[in-house]
Amino acid sequence: MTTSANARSTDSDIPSDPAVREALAWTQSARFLTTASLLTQLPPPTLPEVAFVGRSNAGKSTAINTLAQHRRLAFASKTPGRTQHINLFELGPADAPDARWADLPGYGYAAVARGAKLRWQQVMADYLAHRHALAGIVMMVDSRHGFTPLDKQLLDFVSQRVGIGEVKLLVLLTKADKLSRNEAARSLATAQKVLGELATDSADISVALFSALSRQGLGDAALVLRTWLPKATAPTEATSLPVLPDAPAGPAAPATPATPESGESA
Ligand SMILES: Nc1nc2c(ncn2[C@@H]2O[C@H](COP(=O)(O)OP(=O)(O)OP(=O)(O)O)[C@@H](O)[C@H]2O)c(=O)[nH]1
Ligand SMILES: [Mg+2]
Repeated sequence: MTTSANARSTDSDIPSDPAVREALAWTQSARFLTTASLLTQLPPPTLPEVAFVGRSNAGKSTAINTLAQHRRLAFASKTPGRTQHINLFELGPADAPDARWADLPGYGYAAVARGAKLRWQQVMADYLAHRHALAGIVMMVDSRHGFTPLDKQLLDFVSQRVGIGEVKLLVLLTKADKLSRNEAARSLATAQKVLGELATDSADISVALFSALSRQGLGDAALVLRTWLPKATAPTEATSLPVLPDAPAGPAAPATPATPESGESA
């Protein structure tokens, strides 16, 4: 597993690392493609897709806007449950797109009618389990709350595809601007423990603190997403993120027991 110390990424200064600059230029190429409420409405799976998932209000749409440097590409809102369809974005040169992002509706929003909730959960489950194009998942978790039981259910659900390396995983601990330095360190350590349970030889799992407000973690997130591309021109070992000593990718790495310390109340 890789983790981000977020040492470099503070404000909106231009990153000095050319790999980060290149990755950000690529994420900024994101543009709206289409919207779908059923899997059958999605375009043919001709490009690698990355799904942005997480609890409602965790900051998925905002993270997409921040990566794309676009205020309203994905619709972010104070009203939970705002994203109600799969919104697809395309990246890369206009005449040769190389990836797609999917902004998925959030889960865990109590006010969504039960029928709609079940229907949506089924669509999301089918998408995550069966979409051939799915190459990666960016899971947004509010850094103040850590993984909630629903987040852990989702991790469980994708653990098989992540474990065999078919789907990569990046966890962004969002709204890090709301935490003190100590709280942020604790949030990161707790997330690492939970994710340690998913570590296998083949799994590609990263975690970083992220803030749309301060842009903390932006360069790291862009770099991870860029290096997920099968034919990325960016150097594949470009991440300057240190390898976690406590999450070895070695064979039969013992699962680290999950002992979340932070409260899990929403
Ligand atoms: N302080 C702070 N607020 C944030 C950050 N990211 C998102 N928010 C706020 O959190 C709220 C929810 O953000 P969204 O991006 O709409 O969340 P979402 O996960 O897309 O929500 P759904 O579409 O309901 O699933 C908005 O009011 C955002 O402004 C952040 O990094 N820092
Ligand atoms: Mg949204």
